[in-house]
Amino acid sequence: MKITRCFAVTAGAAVLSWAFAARADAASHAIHNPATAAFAVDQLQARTGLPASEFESWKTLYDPQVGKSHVRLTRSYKGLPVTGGDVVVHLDADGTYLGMSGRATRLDMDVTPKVSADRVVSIAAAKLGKAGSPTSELKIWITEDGTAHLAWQVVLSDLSGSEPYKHTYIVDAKTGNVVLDFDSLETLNGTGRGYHNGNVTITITRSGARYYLRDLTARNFDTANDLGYIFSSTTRTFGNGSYTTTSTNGADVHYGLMKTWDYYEDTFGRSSYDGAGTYFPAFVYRYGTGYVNAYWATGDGYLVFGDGSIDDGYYPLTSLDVVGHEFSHGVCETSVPGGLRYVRQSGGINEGNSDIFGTMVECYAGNASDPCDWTIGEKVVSPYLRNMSDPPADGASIDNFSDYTDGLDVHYSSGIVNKFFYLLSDDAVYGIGSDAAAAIWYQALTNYFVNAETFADARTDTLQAAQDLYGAASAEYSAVGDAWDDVGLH
Ligand SMILES: [Ca+2]
Ligand SMILES: [Ca+2]
Ligand SMILES: [Zn+2]
Repeated sequence: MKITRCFAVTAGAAVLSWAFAARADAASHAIHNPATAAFAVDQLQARTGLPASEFESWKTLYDPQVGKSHVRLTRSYKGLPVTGGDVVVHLDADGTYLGMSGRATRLDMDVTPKVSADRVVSIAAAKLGKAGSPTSELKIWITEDGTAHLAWQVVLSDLSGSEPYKHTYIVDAKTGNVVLDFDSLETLNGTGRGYHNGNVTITITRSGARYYLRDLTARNFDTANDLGYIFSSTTRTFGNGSYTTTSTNGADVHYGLMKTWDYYEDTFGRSSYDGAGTYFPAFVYRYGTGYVNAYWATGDGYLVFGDGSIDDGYYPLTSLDVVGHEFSHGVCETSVPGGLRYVRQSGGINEGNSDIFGTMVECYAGNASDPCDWTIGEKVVSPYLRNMSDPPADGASIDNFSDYTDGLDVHYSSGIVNKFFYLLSDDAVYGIGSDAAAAIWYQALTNYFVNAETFADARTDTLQAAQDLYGAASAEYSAVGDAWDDVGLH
């Protein structure tokens, strides 16, 4: 290595030769050079009066673009780590001192705590309302304004349950006052390798060394297995594209719920199922359970998705339209007292409501692996569970009120609503497009529908909703009447 230059600093001369030797073949990667760090510490002591003995080299970065070195130093005091006491000393290409970043707080304190570790753990646990597995560490804590505290850092965490948490408290060890507290879980992007949705970006949470299917920043839900454990991974990737891997199905549900949440929030300003941002969990059956169902737990605010039964031709019930369908039962339940009563006509309207928004979510997602269509569950079973454009094609659903009887299963009488919505959106003569149709339906659901809604009520209410949004003289208003006419409701 070629030493380009040596220079002396003060009497005693800390020599910087090694810094430039290192620089001679430096890339932009970090280097660690004791001589550079020693020079930086001397500079720090000379300029701030802080004792060099409190500082230790952590990492030195040479930036060849601008020809500067940045020497990072950590600090300790009487054997305790000083958090927030880190300093960066900046040097130019010649090794000349340029400046420093950090807080030059002078420390002069007794480091014997007056409040015990046990006591601060109980103070923190009382504030959080739970303790989990507590840890505590005595340290010096420097705040943003440079104030130093002898403090206990208490971490309360439980990462094993259905609602993992990790919360940090900084408690002054002299007074017992909480200096600061913060949630230590971190939200970031991960990759879902789904079966239905392909490779997708999902929002996950890191806590410690593990990542979780939790989405708590812009949204508020998590995805767990049927034992209640939130899916977790040592990497940011969940699933492997195979439906026999349960985390694959978890990734599909997690992604589907992200898109469902965003559809309602972007389209209607509705946050979570109830419009109040309320947290909910989703549970995904372990593969091999053979559970061919998915549901919204009415009154309890959670979702369940079955793994299907391949012997019977059912793949996991975790596709976008199914996720959007189940979530929309929660929307319905919190829009109408008791929801749309799940029997007879109101039950068919309830199911139709979920098929409408399940399809809207599928279209909103724009996922290449699951194109937007008028069928429900086409990814789950061949050819589909239901067909909104032609309900009777499934062999059981109806598409005209003249075929309705009170004993008909709500998943079959929903065909009246499904066909109505399909025609309102896409009829070649009067169709207004699915976005306008969904706006009218949502307006009716949230403002006019009642618990014992009938199909005739729904006609009246959707006309009123169209009038609210577009006026009684609008094409949208007359299209609503035309579409109901075409399913036998005049
Ligand atoms: Ca599709
Ligand atoms: Ca579909
Ligand atoms: Zn349903």
